[in-house]
Amino acid sequence: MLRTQVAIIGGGPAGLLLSHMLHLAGIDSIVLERQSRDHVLQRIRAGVLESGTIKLLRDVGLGERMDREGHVHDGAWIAWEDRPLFLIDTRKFTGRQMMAFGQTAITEELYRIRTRNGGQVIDEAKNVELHDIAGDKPYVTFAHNGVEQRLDCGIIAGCDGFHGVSRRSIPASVQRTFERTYAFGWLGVMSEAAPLNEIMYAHHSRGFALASQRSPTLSRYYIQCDLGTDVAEWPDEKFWNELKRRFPQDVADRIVEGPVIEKSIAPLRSFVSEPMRHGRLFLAGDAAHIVPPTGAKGLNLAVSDVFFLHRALEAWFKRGESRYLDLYSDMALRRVWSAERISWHLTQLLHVFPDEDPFGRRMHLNEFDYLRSSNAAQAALAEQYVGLPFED
Ligand code: FAS
Ligand code: PHB
Repeated sequence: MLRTQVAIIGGGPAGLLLSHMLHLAGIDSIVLERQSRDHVLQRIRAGVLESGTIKLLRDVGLGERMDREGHVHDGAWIAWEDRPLFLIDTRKFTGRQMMAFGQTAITEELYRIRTRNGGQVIDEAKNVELHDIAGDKPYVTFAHNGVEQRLDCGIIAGCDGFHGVSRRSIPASVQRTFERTYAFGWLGVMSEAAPLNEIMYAHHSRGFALASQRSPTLSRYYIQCDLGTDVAEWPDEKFWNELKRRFPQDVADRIVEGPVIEKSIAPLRSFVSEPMRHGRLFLAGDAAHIVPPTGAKGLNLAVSDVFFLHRALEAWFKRGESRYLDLYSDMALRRVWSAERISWHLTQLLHVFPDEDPFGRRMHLNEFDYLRSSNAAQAALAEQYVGLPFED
């Protein structure tokens, strides 16, 4: 039998960051990850960090590569068809900036620092099951290299994403779920070519598009696509042509078409499961919530959940104080719902909804024109886009 203070289910950014931050607090954890390390590190996910995430990564010793390879931004641009370019100017209205730095690189850094610090991350842990989460002696069973194992612990952190086992271990009688699905997805491309200098969203009658980046030689682009689209329908040349049609000509002329090294379709979903705690089980990250990527909030929410949870666990294990544990779910959910709302709002504003009538399209156009004309509206959007503060 294995024993630890905190059993962490899932070795994505939430699980690995929690394990690292608990280590810094002198609290022992073991991470159980279903996939191989290579599989986890091959995922292409988030790319833009809120100011709170940037600060936290620096504070916990994970800022060196981010500051070396990341690209700081004063906000993000919106290219609206037949309108001048508009900057969500987070620096002007909040004094804070964003950072373009890929989730994959963050996960690589987390694996590196956990290995350096002797962290226990068990890859390819199969058939994970949670037990006695409502009691005071929870434990986890799993299979590793064909051997059934048991991990006794004080706390279980469910960091196993949307399709994980943790959320499903909470009795339906105490669970409330909220969901909105969208009639389109994002076709994403990673290209070995210099990106635009800016992070730029585009609203066009043909559909939404986004130009982003991972490094000075790696570009990340997305176009809105119909649900059920097959990637095979989008050869590179067709993608590049459509992407450029959705940006103003002077922007499209700056887009460099490089070799495409990854192409995939991500569905868009808004989802929240309440509460984020049941007994000794605490959910963090995508295990508890999903946001459409329009607001670049998914990874950043995982970070703020982990900040709240690590603070609660440190108070409990080190000082026997349960206040932050008892407050965890409500506190995390306040920030989750703020991110859900702004992500939903930006998705509504920037995408073309197939069933929208001409009145609805005029509403969106007027909202964008109002945003461009109002400092108050721009300040409100900027503070939400750069990331609301973490509650004390
Ligand atoms: P993750 O899903 O990253 O990690 C969960 C881990 O748990 C995985 O490694 C999984 O293998 C493991 N696991 C699952 N079930 C398990 C089990 N039963 N036992 C053990 N381990 C188990 N966010 C943005 O901000 N911008 C984006 O552009 C963006 N694009 C995305 C594209 C896709 C296709 C997806 C799915 C998400 C995207 N996101 C984006 C959101 C994404 O970045 C998440 O917010 C982020 O990965 C959250 O991290 P975790 O909560 O650690 O969950
Ligand atoms: C990305 O770089 O992948 C990215 C940037 C901004 C978003 C979503 C994704 O809103």
